[in-house]
Amino acid sequence: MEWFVERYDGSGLMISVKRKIAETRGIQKIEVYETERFGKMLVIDGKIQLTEFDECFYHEMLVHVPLNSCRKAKKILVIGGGDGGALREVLKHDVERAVLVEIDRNVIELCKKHLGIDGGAFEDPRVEIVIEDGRKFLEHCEAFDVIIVDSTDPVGVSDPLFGRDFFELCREKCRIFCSQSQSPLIQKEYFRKMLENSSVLKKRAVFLATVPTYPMALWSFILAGDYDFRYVKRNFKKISGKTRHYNPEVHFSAFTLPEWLKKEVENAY
Ligand code: SPD
Repeated sequence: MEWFVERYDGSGLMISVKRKIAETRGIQKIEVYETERFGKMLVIDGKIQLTEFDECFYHEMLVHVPLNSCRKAKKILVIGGGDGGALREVLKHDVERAVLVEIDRNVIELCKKHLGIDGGAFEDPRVEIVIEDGRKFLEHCEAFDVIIVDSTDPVGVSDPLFGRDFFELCREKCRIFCSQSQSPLIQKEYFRKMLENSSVLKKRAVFLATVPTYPMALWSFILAGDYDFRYVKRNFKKISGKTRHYNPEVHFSAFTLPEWLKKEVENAY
């Protein structure tokens, strides 16, 4: 048995793998593995992006928290997310149009061929795929009801998705914004950068989810804009039975932050 090891800040995670299914090297190194316990696993530039075992913990929170927090959302933009997991969750809602902007065509191609977690989302007539840098796309795109950012860590091609100017553009281009915002426990420079720069967004709030195969298993997200939790239960009824992880109780409790994190969020500007 071989081990895949991801190292971060004096710590790490080991996952036993049966074999490497595929690898591509372009603007990023993309690998798909078959693991012993967690199904298939996507790794980009050495960092675990998802396993079949727990990807729903992450994608359902990233998508249903914003989409259930508004009266209606018809036009959705997903930046990143070339594996199709976030798009799959978006399409569970009554949306008219979902645009996915992915900088690396190889992510989509490899995931379609070897992973298949999109569940047919890439073929859905409501979906448009754009291969472009998400930051640049925002400079010329239409406005959306909701923007969801499903990025890799803030290094390399994803770095522009964590800059203050990126959040300023998002503020102009949508009513509700949601992004993954890294671990609040480790690699703290990533989380702090995200907190500082996203402070330009309206009504910003941090929420948490357990994602066992991410660093320290605790992951954070940022929600901002005109979100309104009065719609959570009503919207959930329409997708009830279609989620494995998300429900309204999980939604509300995700915003309960421990004291150390509350202080950090309040002081970040
Ligand atoms: N360090 C891992 C960060 C992963 C966040 N994005 C995951 C993308 C899955 N769609």
